[in-house]
Amino acid sequence: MNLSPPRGTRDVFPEDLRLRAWLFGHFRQVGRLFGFEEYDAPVVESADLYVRKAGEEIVDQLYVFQDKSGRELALRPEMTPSLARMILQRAGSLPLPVKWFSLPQCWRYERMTRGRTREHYQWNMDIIGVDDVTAEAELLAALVTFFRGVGLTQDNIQIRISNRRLLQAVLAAAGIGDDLLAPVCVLVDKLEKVSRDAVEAELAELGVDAAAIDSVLEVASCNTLEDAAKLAGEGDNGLDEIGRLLDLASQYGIAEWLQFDASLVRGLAYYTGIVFEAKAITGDLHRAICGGGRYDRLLSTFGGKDLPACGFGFGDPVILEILKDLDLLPTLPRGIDDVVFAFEASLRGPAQDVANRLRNAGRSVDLVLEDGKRMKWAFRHADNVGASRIVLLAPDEWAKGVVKVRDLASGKETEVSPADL
Ligand code: 4HU
Repeated sequence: MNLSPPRGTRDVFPEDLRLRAWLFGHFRQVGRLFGFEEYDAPVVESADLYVRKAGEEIVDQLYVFQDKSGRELALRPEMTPSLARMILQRAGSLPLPVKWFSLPQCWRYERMTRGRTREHYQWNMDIIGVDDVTAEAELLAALVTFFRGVGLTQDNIQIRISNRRLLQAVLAAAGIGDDLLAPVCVLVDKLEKVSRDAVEAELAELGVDAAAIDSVLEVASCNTLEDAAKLAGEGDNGLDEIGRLLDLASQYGIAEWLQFDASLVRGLAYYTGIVFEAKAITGDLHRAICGGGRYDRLLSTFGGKDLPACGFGFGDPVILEILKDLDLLPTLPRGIDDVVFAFEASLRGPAQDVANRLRNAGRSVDLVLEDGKRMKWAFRHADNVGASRIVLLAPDEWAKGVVKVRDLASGKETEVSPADL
């Protein structure tokens, strides 16, 4: 029997789960601080929920299978399509805007895993029904609140922002229709991994001519809002939204975390406007931590009426590695309050009663279940589990109607009647 979990998956031992719960606690706390409600959806969805034709990696790596009745199912690679499905179910009756967050496990199937995981937990926050960058500003403020909450600073993290409408304007000026925006963005996103020649070849295959390819790649490589404005020309190019978003960010006190970067487009097909991504800028890991953007036309791809929407996804493995590298992970105790130990088997019944009393009072009790253990063993055990007290039932004390309580931090011992524990 191979004792490893399936390739790309992670076993979660208790000490790891404590850390995960700590991380999720921060995610949930930010959701609460910003007035978002938590929701969930099935981890298995119909595979056609993810059928999109823009060549996205997330669709190429879909974890698909047939169930016993031949239905094509997929392990969700992301939460947004499930969210869209749920919003459409209640379209008409849901008060808008919707502000929801979730912590779904998401899956991908890469043939070569190169030590990367095939699953992660991805914190999602979404706002449906707000047609203004006030929504993106709120999401970015939530992200920064999280980063600050776990001890990260603007020296550790950079959040890049851009607007797909910039590329849209460049394509329009070259006579290229909006239908090519999504596949062009997906290709431009691959410039970080794939050679420029390969991207150019694929753009040409899409029907983008050489001059337009040059314009697209020139805009994608410019560094300032001013340069981007020059290249995009006058008119509606989305840069006004970036400007307004940066103004709103100043009011939130998060402007220093943000930076305009025209090369950012993100790899998901459905983004239509502002896009953003955070990465660590200290330590060895410069991988993306999270990303998001506006997706105003997703609902109509599922046959519904569109609603303005934006959101982000934030996976657990990268942030955990970054926090570990920066020594920002806490050492979390097991949280046991009392170890209850009976000196001899005859005192097991009273020990159970003492444990009951403590548990009824809300204390976390580790009752020693084995007979014949020695005192020394019980103390070592209490130390190992990080208990704050050990409650001893010994024959002489029990005859007097008391138990011995030792405070393990101070070493102080007292005799207490069970009713006063
Ligand atoms: C992705 C999607 C699902 C699961 C994992 Br791990 N990664 C892409 O970011």
